[in-house]
Amino acid sequence: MAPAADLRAWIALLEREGELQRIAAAVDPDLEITEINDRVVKAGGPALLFENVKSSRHPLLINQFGTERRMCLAFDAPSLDAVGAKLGDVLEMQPPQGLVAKVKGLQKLKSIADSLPKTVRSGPCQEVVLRGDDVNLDALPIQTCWPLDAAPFVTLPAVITHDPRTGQRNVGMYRLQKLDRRSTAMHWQIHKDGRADYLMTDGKMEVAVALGLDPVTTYTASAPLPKHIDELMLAGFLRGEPVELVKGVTIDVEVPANAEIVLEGTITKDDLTDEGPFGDHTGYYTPAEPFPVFRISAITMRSDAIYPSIVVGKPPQEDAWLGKATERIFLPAIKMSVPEIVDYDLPIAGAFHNCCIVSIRKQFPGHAQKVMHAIWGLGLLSLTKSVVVVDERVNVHDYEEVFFRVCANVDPKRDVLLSEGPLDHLDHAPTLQFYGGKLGIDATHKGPAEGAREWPPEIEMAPEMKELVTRRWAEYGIALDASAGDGKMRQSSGPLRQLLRR
Ligand SMILES: Cc1cc2nc3c(=O)[nH]c(=O)nc-3n(C[C@H](O)[C@H](O)[C@H](O)COP(=O)(O)O)c2cc1C
Ligand SMILES: [Mn+2]
Repeated sequence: MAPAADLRAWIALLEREGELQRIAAAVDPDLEITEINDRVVKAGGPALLFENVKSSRHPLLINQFGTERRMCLAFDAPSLDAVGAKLGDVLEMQPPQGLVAKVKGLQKLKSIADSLPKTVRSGPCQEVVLRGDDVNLDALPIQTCWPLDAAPFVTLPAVITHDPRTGQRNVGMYRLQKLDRRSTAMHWQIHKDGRADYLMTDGKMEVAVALGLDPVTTYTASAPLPKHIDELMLAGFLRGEPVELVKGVTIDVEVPANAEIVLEGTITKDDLTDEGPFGDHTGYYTPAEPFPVFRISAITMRSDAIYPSIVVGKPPQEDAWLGKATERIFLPAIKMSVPEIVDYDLPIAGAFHNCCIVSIRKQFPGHAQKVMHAIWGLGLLSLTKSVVVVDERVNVHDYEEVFFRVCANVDPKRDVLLSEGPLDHLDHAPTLQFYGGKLGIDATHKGPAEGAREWPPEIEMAPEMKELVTRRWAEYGIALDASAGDGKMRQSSGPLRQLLRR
């Protein structure tokens, strides 16, 4: 098996797996879909295919990525770490020694070569071609997500541009605020590659927006790759099959042949509009701010095109799992630059930019501070507002344990680093937009060279005694499921907890 080849194959797969619900009732894209979806996302429910959206003949798909299981199904992988391992395997390629290693190396190189997108003559995304006055965004079931949103927003697009100097392609997920039948705003935040392409042009640039792709390609539009790497190549690599492209009908930009809908158009330097407010993934409304206008020259689509959407807002939302996919998939790449990193976690409640918990193999004084600065220097991770560093044996995904280490191991005067640097475009908290304070908390063990007294040993039961008690547990006749002896308080059964609360 391979990942689903297009949105339809993906929908069919979700349906077979009991992961999709069709909704026949008429629903309003103005707020109503958000409220329905919000309840389903928070209950860990299925993807939703709204077949009867008021004012549009197109069905709307939402919550396709809303659980870890669906995210794994999207990649056809047993876990998100397995997807990361596939990438890490290629990144860690060494000059092969011996024949077997050479053949394996060649296979890996071939898997990279086969990842390059490939141009084909025609594709289903151009079954219907609408140009000029026929271009009409009113036909699409574009959602108004939250009460104070300025307008309907296209929320799950793959925006394709080229660097005017090098011709290098970029694909990014940047929302589009509907302005009228034939234009939208283009929400290129200042740290993003699409914006860099735009700033580089001295006139008009051609832009394509693909909607309704296979799930892997949709994911890669949200992936924070270095600017010179084509997201479609990552998509081809992770799919095990190249992304097929067709020429646009009004622009010289190639578009994914398997898309449900494509918007073709142009963006002219200094043609700006007020974008927002928009209920954002920070959990707050982003205020209006000037962004470029995207003027649409053609809409092409499948004859019965399905429109994909997503709602961001107060975490957790569906995009949490796109973020978690990035966290897992990029871990091997991060370890390439900072090999002392064991693992990291970007808490969903921290909206990804606000907090990073990282565990390290600590080897020298100031090592935790070195890693904080490394995080603040790595791609889009550089926007991280606070970094918490723990020792390698701490499970970064266990927030109770991390909290324990922060409380137990930190002398705030010695172990808290206040720094400053670039912050996320959408962060409303700093005094200035884009720039402000950074917080580093060193919750590792400290040595004398870091000004600490002798660090005490951590309490651990002797392994022989643990084994003995596990072996004899039934004999004691204590009616508790504590036979595992992992030292963790049980959250659910929790008679001990209830006892403590009395
Ligand atoms: C649902 C969703 C919506 C997003 N909306 C925007 C957006 O409007 N503007 C933006 O700059 N980034 C947005 N992002 C984040 C970018 O897609 C992400 O940073 C990506 O790396 C951008 O591509 P680039 O690295 O090629 O610039 C969004 C991400 C998701 C998952
Ligand atoms: Mn990019």
